[in-house]
Amino acid sequence: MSLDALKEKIEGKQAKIAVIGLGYVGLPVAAEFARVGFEVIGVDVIDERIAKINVGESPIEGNEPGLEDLLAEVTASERLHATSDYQELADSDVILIDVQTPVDENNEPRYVALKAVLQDLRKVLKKGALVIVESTIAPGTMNNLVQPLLEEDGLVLNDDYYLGNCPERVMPGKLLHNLRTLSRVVGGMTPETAEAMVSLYNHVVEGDLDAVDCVTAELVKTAENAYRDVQIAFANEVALICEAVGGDVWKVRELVNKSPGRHMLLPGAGVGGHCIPKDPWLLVYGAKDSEVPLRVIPAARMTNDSMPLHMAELLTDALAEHDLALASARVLVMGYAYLENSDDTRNSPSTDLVKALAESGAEVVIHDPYVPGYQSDLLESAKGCDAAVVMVRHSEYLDLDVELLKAALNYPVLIDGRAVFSQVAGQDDFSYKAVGLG
Ligand code: SAJ
Repeated sequence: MSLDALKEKIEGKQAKIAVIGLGYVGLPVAAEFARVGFEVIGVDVIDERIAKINVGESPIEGNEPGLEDLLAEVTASERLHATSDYQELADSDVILIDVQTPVDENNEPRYVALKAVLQDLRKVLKKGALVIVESTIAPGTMNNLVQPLLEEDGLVLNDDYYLGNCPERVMPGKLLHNLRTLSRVVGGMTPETAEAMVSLYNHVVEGDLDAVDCVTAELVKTAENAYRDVQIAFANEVALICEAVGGDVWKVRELVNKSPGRHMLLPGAGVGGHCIPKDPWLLVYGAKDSEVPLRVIPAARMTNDSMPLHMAELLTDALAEHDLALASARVLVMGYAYLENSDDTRNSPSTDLVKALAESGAEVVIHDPYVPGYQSDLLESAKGCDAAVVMVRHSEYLDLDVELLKAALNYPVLIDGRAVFSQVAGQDDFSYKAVGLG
């Protein structure tokens, strides 16, 4: 089928769509295209996830407004069907790939899932089909990995198949909202392919659809998250300086941001989540074979990754005020999710802190109102603990009477990574240490 014919099928919603990878990105994407009237096949490797989806239940943790109802609707109308069988993709006109692209211990992507998908897909790909990678990938991956893998058995780009990448901008808790409203960068291996992709996303995206080449799409997605990581690292470094020279980073930030064009972000106990800790390394990886002296982006990652350990340093100093050693302390860690009012623990800074405390010999009690397994009564959990360390700005903590927390603890040792209890700063009855307060 020619690209023009495919574009017409897409515009008429006659194109058969497949989505490979039914996680927190792929599942809402599949449901959205089914909602607007496309016939969608979802492919995954996890059988229980497939089974849940086919009975209209969402396998995604956390509160995703509208997703459960939408899934029930599109599976009941049989516009969305999930499977693990790639043979069911043999008649698909458009195939979206939404698999995870983590980095390894050397901060490099292995693309294990992406490679497996491409190797299976090329065996069943219909002539004239459009393949779109939505996963976040390093600049150059479309040219250096995706196209070569798809063509290993002789397929020819822009003859046997068309290819592009369109990174997603979802966020846990706002999956459907972001998919529908945020603009998207639409990378095509040819301008005509990008145009066909725009006609596809026009059905579900209200935001801008900016047609570009594939490298630009790869660069935009990884750079937008590296940008945020560097901004956070700057705020964290200013916070550390404030601690050293007797400043208050929150006052400094407020006044810095009064200066035109300044938007200093929030310092804190670290940077977690599914994108920000990873995407800067993907951006850097894209330039790995060049002579580019990569300094700022890796340094920002080091700074942000050091913040949980900084929390342990603040704790050690505060315990020493009571002649307590970390190794013999019992410590309450408040917050295990990576983000306030979320149950998502992916790459959570708290996991790094808990590991460091345990390695120091401390006994650790974890509390988190959102994370299963840690939803105990906070004040009960505090009893018998020598100190509390606040890692996440959950609303429950903001609403807490800090005097009750102090009364429950053995000692009034309170370490604050998210400016939750700053009202007690300077009070003699607390050994209060906080990120950014000197
Ligand atoms: N964080 C700080 N200081 C800040 C902002 C965040 O320490 O000023 C920490 C958070 O505590 C968290 C981590 O960084 O541990 C990430 O927070 P985030 O607000 O960036 O939330 P994410 O990880 O869900 O980021 C997503 C990203 N969206 C996509 O990749 C599509 C990111 O690009 C968005 O900017 C962000 O949502 C958003 O602003 O909603």
